[in-house]
Amino acid sequence: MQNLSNLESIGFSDWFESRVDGEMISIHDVARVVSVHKDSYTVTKGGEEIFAELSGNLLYSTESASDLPTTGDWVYADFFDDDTHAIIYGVLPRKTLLKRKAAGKLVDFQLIAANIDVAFIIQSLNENFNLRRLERYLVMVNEVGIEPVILLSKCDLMASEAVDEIKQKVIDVAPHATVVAFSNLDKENIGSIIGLLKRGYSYCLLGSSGVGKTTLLNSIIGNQKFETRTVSKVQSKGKHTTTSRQLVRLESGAMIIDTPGMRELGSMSVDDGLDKTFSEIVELSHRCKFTNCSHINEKGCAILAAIDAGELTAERYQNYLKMKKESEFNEMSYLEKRKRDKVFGKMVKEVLKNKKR
Ligand SMILES: Nc1nc2c(ncn2[C@@H]2O[C@H](COP(=O)(O)OP(=O)(O)OP(=O)(O)O)[C@@H](O)[C@H]2O)c(=O)[nH]1
Ligand SMILES: [Mg+2]
Ligand SMILES: [Zn+2]
Repeated sequence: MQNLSNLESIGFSDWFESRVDGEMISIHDVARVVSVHKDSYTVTKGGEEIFAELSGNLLYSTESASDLPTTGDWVYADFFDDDTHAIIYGVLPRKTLLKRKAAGKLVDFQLIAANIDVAFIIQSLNENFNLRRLERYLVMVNEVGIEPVILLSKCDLMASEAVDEIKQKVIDVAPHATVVAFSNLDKENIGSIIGLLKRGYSYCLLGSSGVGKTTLLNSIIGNQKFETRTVSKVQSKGKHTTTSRQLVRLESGAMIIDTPGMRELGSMSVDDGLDKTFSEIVELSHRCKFTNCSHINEKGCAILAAIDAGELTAERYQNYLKMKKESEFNEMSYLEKRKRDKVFGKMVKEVLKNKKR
């Protein structure tokens, strides 16, 4: 049987070991998914990256896209021909899972990455900076239990006083997160970001297109391995430079996933993420005079009082309400769809039954 402690250097921990399926582990190895391609994967057991495919059984027994492996997943696999290719038989339970709504569709999801410990949420100080968008990223990351770290990029394009001012605003909306302003052009800045990376931990880079995610990854690894946006591409608006996801192993023993810039962050419902991101609003709501306070015009509403007193900005509160509504809507449409799918499933079964007769 495989010695699982060999996997610690690529992020395996007690959390996963205690969730290993006894039967699966007695016949298969455990490996980590490095990248996902159209019909194949690459996986690693700590050494080389190995070509892998899904077993027919896994492929055909899968009911939803969330059951298939994604970048960062731990999988059960068999290895052949001197570890040059592998077949994947199953996915281990996930510690965290980042997903987003598939573009255009109401309730379908695209998996972004699994088993990420820390998300670097990047906004560029000069053009992309937006507190409300930052709150959206925080909700998405908090919802799935990933620790957020906020990086403000391109600080070389601004006076340091202006940088400090923005940084303070960020600290105000995310008092528990680490906040770092940096420039990809400054070696010292990059050094301090490298200093945040812990051995055996998995990180991801999140943020809008063009904020400098891939440039940061290249700065961290110390060469221009991955493609970044060039001046000529700046015109082709709406095009993402990074289109694939890959788990990159760093010298420090940390792992990092670059992601394409995301426009839609929707999730099914983000109650926990909202409560964590806007904890002071939840806290305030407990202090309203009426327990059924709608926080719109009631006397003795602690939220309205805090806005009046300048302790809570109206913009932040409105953003909270907006996301709460969206979350409720997504939850509802998800339940609706499940109901429809069930009815449809029944119909199909009926038809098949009648055919047999
Ligand atoms: N002035 C300045 N420019 C930067 C900095 N970091 C990145 N850039 C530039 O910003 C542009 C976009 O950088 P990318 O790294 O490709 O952005 P990205 O976030 O990976 O974008 P997508 O892959 O499309 O999501 C490039 O032209 C970079 O040279 C920085 O710290 N300062
Ligand atoms: Mg990129
Ligand atoms: Zn109230």
